[in-house]
Amino acid sequence: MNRRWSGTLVAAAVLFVASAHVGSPDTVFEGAAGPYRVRVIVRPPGIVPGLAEITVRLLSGSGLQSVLVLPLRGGRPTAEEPPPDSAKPVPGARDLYSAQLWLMEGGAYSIQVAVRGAAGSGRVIVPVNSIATRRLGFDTPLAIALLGLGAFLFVGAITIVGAAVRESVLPPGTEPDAGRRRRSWWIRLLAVPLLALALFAGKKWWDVDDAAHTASLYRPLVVKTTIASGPGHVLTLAITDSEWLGRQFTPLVPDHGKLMHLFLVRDDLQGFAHLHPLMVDSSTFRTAVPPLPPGRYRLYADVVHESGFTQTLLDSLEVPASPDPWRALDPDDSWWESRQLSAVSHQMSDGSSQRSTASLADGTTLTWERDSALVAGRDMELRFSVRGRDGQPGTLEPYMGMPSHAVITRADGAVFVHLHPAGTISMASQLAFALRQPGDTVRGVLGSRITAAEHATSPMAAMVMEGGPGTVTLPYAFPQPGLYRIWVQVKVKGRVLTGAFDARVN
Ligand SMILES: [Cu+2]
Repeated sequence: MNRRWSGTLVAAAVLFVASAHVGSPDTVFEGAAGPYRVRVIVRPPGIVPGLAEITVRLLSGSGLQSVLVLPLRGGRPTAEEPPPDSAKPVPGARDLYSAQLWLMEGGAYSIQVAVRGAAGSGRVIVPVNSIATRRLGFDTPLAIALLGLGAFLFVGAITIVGAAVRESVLPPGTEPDAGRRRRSWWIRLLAVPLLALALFAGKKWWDVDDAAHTASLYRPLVVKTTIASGPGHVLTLAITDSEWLGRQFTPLVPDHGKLMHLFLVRDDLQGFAHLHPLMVDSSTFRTAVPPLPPGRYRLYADVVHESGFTQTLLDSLEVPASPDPWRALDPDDSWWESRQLSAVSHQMSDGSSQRSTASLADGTTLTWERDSALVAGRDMELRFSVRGRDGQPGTLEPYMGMPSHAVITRADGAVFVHLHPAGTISMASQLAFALRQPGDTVRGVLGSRITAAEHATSPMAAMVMEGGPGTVTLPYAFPQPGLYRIWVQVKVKGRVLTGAFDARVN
């Protein structure tokens, strides 16, 4: 492996991004499919084409008779589409169904999940990205075994050639004469370089294929971010990627009303901001940085394309101390710093039932009700309850159309995910599939329909109040063990409140 390739591979390994999230490749969706409440998890293969795993868990309702799943490139089936697959009950698990799905091309897919049972039938669309994110390596024992087998085949082939020349045309039992033996030696000597040449060509083919795969590995659009040191601390994010500038992507569409959700997370997790930059031109965004504690920050910017494809653009930057008062450019911008709040709960014992409470800026408390230990790979519900100063359940107002927004990051930054009560999916991506029509060939047409639909839907209609008043539930499956921080944002009395929680995942 030459240096260029090893460099690329290291970069790919370090930046294990998975589309709209970082290091959290699974898509989790929770919502109503007709009379049933379901949690759908799609585990992408990480290669294209590849086989995705899908599980459908029935959360409420009973008497399911069939669960059909179908991956579609567009929003609705066309004549060429194969029939849907039937998800089978998972042995030993109640109300859990699973199936495998081929994702043949790269890009955005909608997984159509149709459930039918005694109570009726329902359907949900789960948008997923089909992208190549990994390159499988050889482990040493496998490499040694394959090398051994290859050497055996090489020697075997030479032996066969020699034997064929020496005695293949002789009647059984006849000894080959000296001339045949000599010829057999010469042919074997000739066969060695020929076979070696074939091996060499094979290696070349392998390398070309490998390079093509490595080049096709997903990486988010390249961006450049700067903070102007003048008044107001303006952050400018420019998409400098040639594929974006060359219009190889569909335009961006707003996701819960914003073209971009930009998050700043200080390296030591002591500062956090959730901002919505304004688009200055087709590749430049601008926002005012809140008075965050200065330091090195990781930047994550979530965007959704008209195709339904979602991405998280990545960068890291130095945020200087801000002497000026902050004037937010977007009313939904919010930020948090650790000393602003008295308690970041540090209850990390592995007890089966525990609570951690964060007191928020206006005296409201946010309590994480944990009823089980956190285990990587297991899907669960993060449940938070909001109480006012008086101890009564708080009244949650929709914050950008949703009861709550949450960001989960592993302390080392290897995992970043932006989460809602509906899971890790992007609402705009789901809308892009639901509203797509066969005639949508002009860029921007579908996008304007999505914008209109986002304005039209009553925010409260999208509210999922499963756990009762003042409670938000967020479905998630932690991808890897480690130390995590969770920021949960709710809106109470017109004010966006942010609480932070720590968690150890085993
Ligand atoms: Cu959000």
